[in-house]
Amino acid sequence: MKLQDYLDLEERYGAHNYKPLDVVLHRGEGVWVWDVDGNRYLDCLSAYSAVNQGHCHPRIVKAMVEQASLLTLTSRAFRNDQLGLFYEELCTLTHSHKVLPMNSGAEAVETAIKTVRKWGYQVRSIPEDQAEIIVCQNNFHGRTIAIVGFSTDPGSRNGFGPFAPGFKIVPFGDAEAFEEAIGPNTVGFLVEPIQGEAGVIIPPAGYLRKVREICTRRGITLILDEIQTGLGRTGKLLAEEHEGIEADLTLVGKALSGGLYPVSAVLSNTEVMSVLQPGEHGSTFGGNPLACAVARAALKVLVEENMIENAAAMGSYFLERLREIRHPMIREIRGKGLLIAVELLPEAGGARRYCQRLKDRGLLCKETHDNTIRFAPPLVIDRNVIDWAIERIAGVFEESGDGHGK
Ligand code: IF1
Repeated sequence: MKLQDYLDLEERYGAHNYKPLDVVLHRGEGVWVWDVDGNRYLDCLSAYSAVNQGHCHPRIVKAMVEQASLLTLTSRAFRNDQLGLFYEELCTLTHSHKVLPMNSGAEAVETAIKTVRKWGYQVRSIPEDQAEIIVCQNNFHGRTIAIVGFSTDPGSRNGFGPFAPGFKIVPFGDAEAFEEAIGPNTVGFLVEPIQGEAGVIIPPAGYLRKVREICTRRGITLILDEIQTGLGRTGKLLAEEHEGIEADLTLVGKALSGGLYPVSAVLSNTEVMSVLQPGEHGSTFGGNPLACAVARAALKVLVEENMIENAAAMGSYFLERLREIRHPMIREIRGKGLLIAVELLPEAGGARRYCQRLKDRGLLCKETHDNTIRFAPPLVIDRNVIDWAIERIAGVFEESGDGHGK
């Protein structure tokens, strides 16, 4: 089949809920992917930070193949020999007391919302059906009805109402505004340590420490959505570590499986998670032996192969090199670890065209909203590959001239 044949099939049979670049990928290994014609690309998206460990990491693939030949799914009506070990290894690594395994990130977010609401009714004696959770403007926490109901992005929420009540929206990065929004029925604050989809928005230093102190003082659960920022992406195991705090609930997903399988989890202290009784929550695939075996291997390689430290070192290097590119159309270059964004001025004509040109030079990345290019390669990237990438990124800016969209 030719490239166009693949595009035609997707056009004919697929829902048009995405607008992907016209590259049809066939194989991935480490930081590289190859298309159906054998062209090689550097993956600078990592499937939105799900492939932190690099594509098809051999040790994770081995664990998956072995478990897939043994036992894949039993339902939680019975136990399996991977679940307890997964629990222990994940809780030990993240200093958590309890874990509830799910599949997608959105399911972990929904699980946290249900859990803290129930905690509010049982522990804080909030009146039934009155629990309130505070979230931030420009949040991204998934695509379920409850979650898009508190999105401030029209593209995510328009046309999908009616929505779930019980959410209040405050500006991101403003601890005072957060405290002012707290009411008698507030049970939780759900926030990303760095807003990924909003364009790698890093809050002011100290914001998360202030929010942690406010939540402790006011008896509110701090829920950190680390589904994108977690598991090494920002140069720490969890982004909360940059501020030296611990959330009450931490959500992880994506790279929890190294991109080989949908695995997510809600990490919690005992008090909050203990409000859930048998039969009150779950999912068919949540905590299945295949997911657990894959996640155990994904966490093992992340730590044993020093990917977290590498993300910190290579992130600094990538930022330093990017900042050497002087171009009138670059408004700001920002990032933490290997979660990096280059924001363009509106006059640049939109980030998408830069992503198209970068694709033509062998580098795959994704624009977020109109004017920001996100660079988030697998955490196994090295200096030589970064130099290779910088050459091409600089070349695209040079060819775009003084940036009047030419
Ligand atoms: C898509 C965005 C990123 C997330 C955070 C929860 C979830 C995500 C911080 C839900 C998922 C994915 C969803 C994916 C594209 C990607 C994305 F552009 F949508 F916003 F990364 F920024 N919390 N993000 O980033 O996890 O249910 O998807 O497993 O919807 O196209 P999920």
